[in-house]
Amino acid sequence: MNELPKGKVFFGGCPHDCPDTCAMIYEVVNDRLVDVRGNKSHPMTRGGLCVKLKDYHDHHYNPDRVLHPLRRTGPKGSGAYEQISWDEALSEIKSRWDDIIAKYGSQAILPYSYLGNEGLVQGLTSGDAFFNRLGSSVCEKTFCASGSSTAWLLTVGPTGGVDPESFVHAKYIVIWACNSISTNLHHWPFVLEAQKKGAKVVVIDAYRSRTAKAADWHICPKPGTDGALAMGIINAMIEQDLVDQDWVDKYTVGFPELKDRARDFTPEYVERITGVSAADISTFAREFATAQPSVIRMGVALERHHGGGQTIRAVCAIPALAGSWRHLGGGLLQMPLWEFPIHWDRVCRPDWIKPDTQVINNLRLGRALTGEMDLDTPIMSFFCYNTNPVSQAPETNKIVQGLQREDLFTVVSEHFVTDTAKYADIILPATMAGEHDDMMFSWGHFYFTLNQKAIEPRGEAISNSELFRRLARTMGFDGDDRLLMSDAEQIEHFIDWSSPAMAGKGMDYFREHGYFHLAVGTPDDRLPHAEGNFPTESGKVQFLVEGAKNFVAPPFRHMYTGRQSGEDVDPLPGFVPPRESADTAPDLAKLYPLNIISPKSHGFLNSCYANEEHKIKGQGEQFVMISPLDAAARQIREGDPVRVFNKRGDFEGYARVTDDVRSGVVVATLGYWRSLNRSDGSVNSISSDEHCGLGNAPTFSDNLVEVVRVN
Ligand SMILES: Nc1nc2c(c(=O)[nH]1)N[C@H]1C(S)=C(S)[C@@H](COP(=O)(O)OP(=O)(O)OC[C@H]3O[C@@H](n4cnc5c(=O)[nH]c(N)nc54)[C@H](O)[C@@H]3O)O[C@H]1N2
Ligand SMILES: Nc1nc2c(c(=O)[nH]1)N[C@H]1C(S)=C(S)[C@@H](COP(=O)(O)OP(=O)(O)OC[C@H]3O[C@@H](n4cnc5c(=O)[nH]c(N)nc54)[C@H](O)[C@@H]3O)O[C@H]1N2
Ligand code: SF4
Ligand SMILES: [Mo]
Repeated sequence: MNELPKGKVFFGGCPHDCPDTCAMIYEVVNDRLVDVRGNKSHPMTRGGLCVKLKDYHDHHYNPDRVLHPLRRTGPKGSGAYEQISWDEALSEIKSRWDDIIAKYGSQAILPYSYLGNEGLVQGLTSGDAFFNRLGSSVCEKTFCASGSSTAWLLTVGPTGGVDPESFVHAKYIVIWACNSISTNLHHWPFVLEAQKKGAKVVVIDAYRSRTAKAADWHICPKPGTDGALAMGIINAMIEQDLVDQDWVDKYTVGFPELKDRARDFTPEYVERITGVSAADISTFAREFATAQPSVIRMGVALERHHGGGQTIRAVCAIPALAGSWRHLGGGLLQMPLWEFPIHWDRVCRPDWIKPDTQVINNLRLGRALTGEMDLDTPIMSFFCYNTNPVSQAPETNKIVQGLQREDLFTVVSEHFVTDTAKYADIILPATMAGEHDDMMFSWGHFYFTLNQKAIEPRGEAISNSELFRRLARTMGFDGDDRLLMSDAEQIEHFIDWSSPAMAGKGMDYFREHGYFHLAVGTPDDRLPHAEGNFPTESGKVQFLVEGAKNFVAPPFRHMYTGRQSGEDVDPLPGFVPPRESADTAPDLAKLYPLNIISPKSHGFLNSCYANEEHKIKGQGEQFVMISPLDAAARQIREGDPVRVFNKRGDFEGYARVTDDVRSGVVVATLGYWRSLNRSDGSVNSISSDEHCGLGNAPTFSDNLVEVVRVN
């Protein structure tokens, strides 16, 4: 360890759903967590945490934390609770579940989780084995990166792509629909280092984000039109004879067919769809192909419209055509997650899922709870942990309506009484990262990071893993070793320690060093696909995929059910227009003419920290960015309170009149709690629960709204 400690120090790993997965140092004095800082020796963390986590130790001591099991005493949503014991909480859960199972069957119980905690032991999948053993409904969890992953697996297979640290070697860096300075902060220094050495940094974003402002060139397509832009770039590369034909011939499948598909996407045609000039499209194609190594960092936001998956397939074709993979630092970065040697089947136990178990997608929670979804077994109990759907999932008015059902038995495990937890019958207190053990994988770099328990949990809080051990015993599954494994046993059992990626390392190594860069090449020599070697069926980049069906990739679905089914997939990448736009839904656009995007807030981590006054102060209250033209047409001035609405709902915020957004687009960032906003609403009051074409991903960037001034 590189710090001179005042107290006792432990290794930490940031628990959040953030690509940076920072390596942290916990410092403890007199059993109190007094400091949490970035680990200086870690090549990406470099000693710094982001603005969200800079006082993470204090977060553990927030006076609003839920510290004991609570039972509801007032109407649902009132927030009135009494403290009960763990024994009472568990026996109430058992008796309510026993009744529900007797009457409706075990599938009437819906587990619901996401990446509030990202760890291997405490994260997304920490309850899967328990719920599969219980025989509950299966929740398909496609909040994030599922559309991108389906497209990625179809095109290049489960490769981690370019090491984010290898970006220092690039000469042309494209950050596409990713606001790195807010959402991937620890990648930014590598981009800047390359820039200092002469690289050009291009940001493709639907508005002038912080990152777009810091780029050499901001390309600003209309939201949801990136598929057309990518096809236009492909067209321009082919027409300008910029294709690395030798690489394409050796290592890709379907170039003639792609060429045919791209023919119609002339720069002029694409300009009309995207709002990006034909000249810019040509310039980009030329620069990307010739300034090698060229690399694209794809943001999750690329998937967030109806044509998201197809867009990502098209973007994946660009570095292949340019021959970028030949060069150190050239190619694509999506998620390094694919390289982590994890036995997901041991984590989740999909073999315990009974055939024909009903699967409910987490974006359709409102439909499932209100009975709008055609289900074989109605949902009578909702068990929620690691997620806050009333803030984060689409069509939240419908979710609230469902959660108000008197006959629904709701249990929420949480740190705070969130907008979701306040509808629970039972709230269970959960630990924060300093209070439990875990091992963090990452979707933004190649390091496994150890998180050590530094302090005893506050109050009666327990970790998710302990929660599911207690529930297993309560439900009579105590004969099952897997369900009762300790955290240390789980880490041993879940990681494939014999994989070459672990290079013979074991827990001793982690206890000494805290983190480990997978042995998949170093940032200075990783050239995964210079000579093809893509983990696809053909071993090549697959522009053309025949006979494929839509599927949800692991770790979002496949491993839960083993089933991969769905609609036919277009054999080629292409442009699928947004569902809600003036072109595709002209009648709707007459009522709701503005396209809203709802990216991440700089100062919150999804909805975490959005209940802390000093964090809201730093981030600013819910705002709505609108162009001067659109504002003037609505008599809206800077700072005016405004209402944003469509047929699904509404929310209020304060107008920011700015050239950073183009006319026709408004931006309101995500994470604000509806209960703390001006009106009882948030950006997800207006978002749609329709899926993107691939991977059942969300369509948060594909929503039309109107904005009016309120008094
Ligand atoms: N500060 C902060 N960091 C976070 C998070 C957070 O809540 N706050 N959340 C974490 C999570 S869960 C995730 S998934 C990542 C996501 O990280 P990002 O992928 O960066 O996600 P966003 O900020 O939602 O969107 C990135 C950019 O895409 C743009 N965008 C939206 N729609 C379109 C479009 O159709 N076309 C184009 N070209 N651009 C578009 C937005 O304007 C935004 O600037 O961030 C993680 N890091
Ligand atoms: N409009 C719009 N909506 C979006 C997005 C968008 O861009 N626009 N982005 C989507 C994306 S990318 C994502 S990833 C989702 C994220 O959505 P969520 O995963 O729901 O994100 P959070 O708001 O962080 O909620 C996590 C909750 O888990 C709790 N928690 C944290 N750690 C633990 C723990 O160890 N145990 C338990 N029991 N609870 C814990 C936290 O207190 C918090 O309330 O949101 C999606 N929603
Ligand atoms: S939220 Fe992201 S950037 Fe901030 S400390 Fe955690 S991993 Fe690092
Ligand atoms: Mo996410």
